[in-house]
Amino acid sequence: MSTNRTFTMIKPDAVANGHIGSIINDFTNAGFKIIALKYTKLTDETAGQFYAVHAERPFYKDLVSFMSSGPIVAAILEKDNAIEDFRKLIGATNPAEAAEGTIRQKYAKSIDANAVHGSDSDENAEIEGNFFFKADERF
Ligand code: IDP
Ligand code: MG
Repeated sequence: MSTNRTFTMIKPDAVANGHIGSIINDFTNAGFKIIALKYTKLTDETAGQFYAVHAERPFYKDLVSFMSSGPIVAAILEKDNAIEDFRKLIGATNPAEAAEGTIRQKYAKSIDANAVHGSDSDENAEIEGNFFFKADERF
């Protein structure tokens, strides 16, 4: 079963490089509606919890310290076929392999600092959205 929502973060690199506006514009132009939106900052602890699924991967510690290194923008987005269409919009994890015109190809410089997060399943979109947003923060 597929639902129509995904969760995203504009990561610290893209925020620091001034790309918040352009990236939100790309979301909107691709047909995603904003359901929830927040400018915030993760701590080492909350970034560690968010990425707990990657705890065994060699890059986990670097990922957690990068994701807590500066402010981020978190959002829940809505569109038909949201998970798959959003992964297509952001491009491959490694920006060097991301297709022309994708957000990571345009705004990311490396595999670790890759501009945006996108949920990989309906189940994770739900979990990740709940991590940042209460029911009365969604419209
Ligand atoms: P995804 O963000 O495209 O879903 P995942 O495999 O879920 O990619 O990895 C989560 C995040 O961990 C990536 O977005 C990236 O920031 C980081 N990451 C993934 N693979 C590597 C790696 O090989 N080296 C360093 N960081 C990585
Ligand atoms: Mg992932």
